[in-house]
Amino acid sequence: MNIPSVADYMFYFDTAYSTTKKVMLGGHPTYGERKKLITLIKAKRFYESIYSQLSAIITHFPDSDKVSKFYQELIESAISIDDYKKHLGAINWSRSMIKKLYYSYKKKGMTLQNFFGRSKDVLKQISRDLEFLQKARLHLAKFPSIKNLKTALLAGFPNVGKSSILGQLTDSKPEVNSYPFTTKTINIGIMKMNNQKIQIVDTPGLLERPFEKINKIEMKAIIALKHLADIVLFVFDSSESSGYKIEEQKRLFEKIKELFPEKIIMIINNKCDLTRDPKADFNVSCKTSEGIEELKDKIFRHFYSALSLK
Ligand SMILES: Nc1nc2c(ncn2[C@@H]2O[C@H](COP(=O)(O)OP(=O)(O)O)[C@@H](O)[C@H]2O)c(=O)[nH]1
Ligand SMILES: [Mg+2]
Repeated sequence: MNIPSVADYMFYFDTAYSTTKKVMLGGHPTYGERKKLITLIKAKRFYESIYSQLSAIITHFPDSDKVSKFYQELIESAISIDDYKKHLGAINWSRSMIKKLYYSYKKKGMTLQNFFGRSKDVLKQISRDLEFLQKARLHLAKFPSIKNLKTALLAGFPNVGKSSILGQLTDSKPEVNSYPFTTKTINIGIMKMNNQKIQIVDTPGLLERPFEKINKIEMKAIIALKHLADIVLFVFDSSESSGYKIEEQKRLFEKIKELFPEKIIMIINNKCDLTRDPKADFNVSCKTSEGIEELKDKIFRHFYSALSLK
């Protein structure tokens, strides 16, 4: 998520104030009229500048009620949704306070200098909120850019061939994104068949071991994945050339089943050039490409009717 930088409150004040410097007037007003008009224009420009600057902040940050569940979980784990709402709400509050001050000024409730001064006080009150949002922005910028597509998630021990399968199923190099607060990355490839697209996601280090050793934040990242996955592709390596015994791999499979109870899990035995597993849903090899087309076809057929794939 790309959000413009958030500055400190004085920046917004100074920017608004600078718009009041050179006020030109057309026509031939009298001295008295002139002074009055200039003050009115200054107040209006100042107000409009502040209002649009604060509005820009509000619109550039995503509405946490409208983003996908996956992003909600990420916001929650990185910065807390409640805090996020509270600080964005404070910006909204300051915007309406300054609007009120402006209307009160127009009704001659205060002088121009008073209006500027009181607006500055309001802005000062949101300085902590602006700081928070600037930090939040840096977190949000690091969120993986997930597309709103049907998604298959890869799981299985390290070295069983998940990244290789991602490479085989998708045409382009996977897009590598980072996860908030973890060193983990998320690799996304798009699989295409005719006009349809499916997103394949590989999360190195996350769905690769039984979860005992995983820290709290990684667990939150895993929970977020639950909202993302439509199906899970669980990859076995029955050749055990990955260094993991089939029994260990089965234990991880059981954990993944517990984690995604309502999701369809396709069981893939990779490296079938070395060993086959007749019990797997698919035997594939990234070395010889055996079984890859069938797997691709099956995943598409799971989401789209045969007709739409013609
Ligand atoms: N013989 C064989 N080796 C494979 C196959 N797929 C992957 N590998 C090898 O297995 C190792 C781990 O693959 P990788 O895709 O990085 O596994 P990941 O850790 O699960 O992402 C690499 O050395 C691959 O070349 C396969 O189908 N057959
Ligand atoms: Mg990998």
